[in-house]
Amino acid sequence: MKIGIVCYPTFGGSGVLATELGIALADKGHDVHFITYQQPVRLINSFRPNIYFHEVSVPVYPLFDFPPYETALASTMVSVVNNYDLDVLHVHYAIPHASAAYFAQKILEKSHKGLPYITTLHGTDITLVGKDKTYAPVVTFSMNQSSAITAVSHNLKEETMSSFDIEKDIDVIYNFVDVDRFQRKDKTHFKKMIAPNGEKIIAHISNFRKVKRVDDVVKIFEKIRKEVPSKLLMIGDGPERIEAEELVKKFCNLHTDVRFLGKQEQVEEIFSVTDLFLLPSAYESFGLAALEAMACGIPVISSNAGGLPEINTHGETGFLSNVGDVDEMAAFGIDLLSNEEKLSQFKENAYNRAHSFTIDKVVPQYEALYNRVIAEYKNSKPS
Ligand code: GMT
Repeated sequence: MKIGIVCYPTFGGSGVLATELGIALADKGHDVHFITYQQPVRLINSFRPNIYFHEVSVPVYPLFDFPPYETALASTMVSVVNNYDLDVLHVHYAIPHASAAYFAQKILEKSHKGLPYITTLHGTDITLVGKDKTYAPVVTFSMNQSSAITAVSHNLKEETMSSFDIEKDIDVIYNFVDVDRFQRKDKTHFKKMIAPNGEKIIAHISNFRKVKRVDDVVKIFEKIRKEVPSKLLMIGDGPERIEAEELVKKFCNLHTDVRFLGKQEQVEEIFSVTDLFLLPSAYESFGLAALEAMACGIPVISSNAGGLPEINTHGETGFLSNVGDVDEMAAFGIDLLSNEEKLSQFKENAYNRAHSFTIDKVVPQYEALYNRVIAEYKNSKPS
């Protein structure tokens, strides 16, 4: 198949998932065309002859206070479909990708080159941004016009059904992890650098937005560290980073045990030395970072919000607490990190659980969906 993938090319979970999906599809022999405003981060160093990258550029003009990205994106989709005869467009994150795809589809139908498009919902496109009245009518319409809508968890499906007037069924296709990449490797030298006295290593990865509650990460760590010698690695960057750094400074001597590493590409290297992953978010449609950590045998202490209970099993692969309950999350962390036998059992459980979300289990579901919508679209086309 010839598949066009539209996504945000940055470190965000939706872009990561879309890129990993494209790579996996290319490895199965499909031609994959990424249509984005810059090369997706996970595509760097992943050259394959059947992966194409088409950059969407938005010309600047003094009249434009707000450069019309959506128009440029729709036009680029039209050119790519025309030049490469794509069979299907798959857009990740509804805004503004679904409406741009709809627009491209209508233009292409004029010259009998129309094709179906699939919208995959990832979370904030529905739970935060999409619900906003400024966007809701366009988001609702362009979702309903999609040949298929998918959501990355049952929770996100329910959220979408309850917040929008959706006229078709939503397919739930879980996110997946590349277990060849996300596996524990021997990084003893790295572990010694971070934790020279055998301290436990705790990690958090996110885009440091409000929804991630990074201040809770620091508060949980502060409590754990009082009981268990440990180090905290904070990976990623975003608007809440400075406040989290200030909070670290406020706690006495905490700064010696916390490192803010910024955005990192080779997170699996860090996961190779990590004992516990923290994700206390106010909402997570899925929590891809937690799944990648689990694939490296790391138990997760998370909130019980959104789709997290669909991935992290309480008392088995980690623990789940109510949003903001830092005391309970810290108590779970102390219990786990101070009991070696329990910790290694949880590590094994996390590893096994992550292996139910692998490429070979999930990617065929997308392929089946592509085949279905291509056939349905062909049958529905006016002759
Ligand atoms: O908030 C993020 O982590 C970024 C955001 C995105 O769209 O890039 O992530 C969302 O999609 C990920 C991939 O499906 C999910 O794993 C995240 O849980 C989801 N984030 C939220 O729902 C807050």
